[in-house]
Amino acid sequence: MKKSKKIIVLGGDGYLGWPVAMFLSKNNYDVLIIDDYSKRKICKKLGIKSLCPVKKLDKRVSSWNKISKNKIKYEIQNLRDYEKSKPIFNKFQPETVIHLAEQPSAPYSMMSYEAASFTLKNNLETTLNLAYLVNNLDTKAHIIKLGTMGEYGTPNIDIEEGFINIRHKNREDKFLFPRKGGSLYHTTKIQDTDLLYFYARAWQLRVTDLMQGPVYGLHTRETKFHQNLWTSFFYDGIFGTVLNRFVVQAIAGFPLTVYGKGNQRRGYLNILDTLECIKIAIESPPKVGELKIFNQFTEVFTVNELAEKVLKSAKNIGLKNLKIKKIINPRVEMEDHYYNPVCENFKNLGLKANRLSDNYLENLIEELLIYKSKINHSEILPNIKWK
Ligand code: USQ
Repeated sequence: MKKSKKIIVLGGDGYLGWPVAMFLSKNNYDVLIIDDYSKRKICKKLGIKSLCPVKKLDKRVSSWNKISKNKIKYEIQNLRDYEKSKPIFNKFQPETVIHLAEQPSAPYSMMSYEAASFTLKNNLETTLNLAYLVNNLDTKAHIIKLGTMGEYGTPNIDIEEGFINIRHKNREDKFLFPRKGGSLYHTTKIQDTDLLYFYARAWQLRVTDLMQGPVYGLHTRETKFHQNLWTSFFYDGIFGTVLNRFVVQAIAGFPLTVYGKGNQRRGYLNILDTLECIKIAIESPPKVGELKIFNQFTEVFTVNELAEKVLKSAKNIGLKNLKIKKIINPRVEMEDHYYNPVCENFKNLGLKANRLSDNYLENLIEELLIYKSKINHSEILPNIKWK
């Protein structure tokens, strides 16, 4: 039997981090989660709750370890505390580190000075510390950072996968694709990419940056094993991503909140594909000193298309009071724009995408229907404006 490979999942308590940790453990990786519960703390302060109850790491990990041959370990530790994080990394000697330990919400980053300052410090310091922590290791672990398609914004040219060749005054060079973040959160992700690109070159680190679009979905194969293993499902205007929000709004009989004209286009993916993409990225590491960038989404939709799809599926299973309402866009973003991002790397490495089908949406709505009475209507409307 092959020895299991050591992986640290930073932010392993999150919507994606926890399913990623279990998925890797199931795939014979030796997983250590590091998380400081900072998202739980923000949610508590703002009175936001996941629709389905979510256990803390002690319960989640002990439930997983009862059914899995590969045991997950965890540490509650803030990565911004470099001195305390160092012995954890040095003892575990990971071969790969997945970096999901960032404040992930665009609206939260625009909420107040305090929230902006936290987002900036948290996202940049964790990334800087990670570069130092990995550089200290004998293993010189492969860093996989969750970036975002939102780093590119919505330019009026095709979006390449990370890099672009530019010809200027008869000379040519390869640069990071120009970036234009749509929120402070997205801007910190741009800065993260710059930081890791620099350290990849300066210290010969191996880095993969996954430019991910908004994710939807509740279950993965592993979360279904036991109620203690479910991941979080947010539907509020801060942490809920648009499709997950629309599904809950349909269940609540609340008009689906399309922001502005609803022609905003983004590349979306199922939570199951996030897991597969991360596995593929682990198995195709970059060369020493290289930053590899993959665009990580499977299908492009407008917000209007998503709302129509949710409405159709909700109707199919007999839900009533279904409506779409265009509300004033709380964000500053283009509502009519060109959008043509390249997405070839994962396909070429064998990703079989899960398409957003009526059937998938119907099952998702049905799985969440039992929580209808838990929906807090006051969490649904967006209450953070960009301006
Ligand atoms: N939107 C609506 N109605 C809503 C919520 C959102 O019309 O009720 C619109 C937004 O204005 C936006 C689009 O839907 O045009 C996507 O919004 P979102 O909230 O699903 O996604 P976003 O805030 O961009 O952020 C999410 C994750 C973030 C990740 C990002 C990928 O929270 O961590 O990085 O998706 S991307 O959007 O490609 O940058």
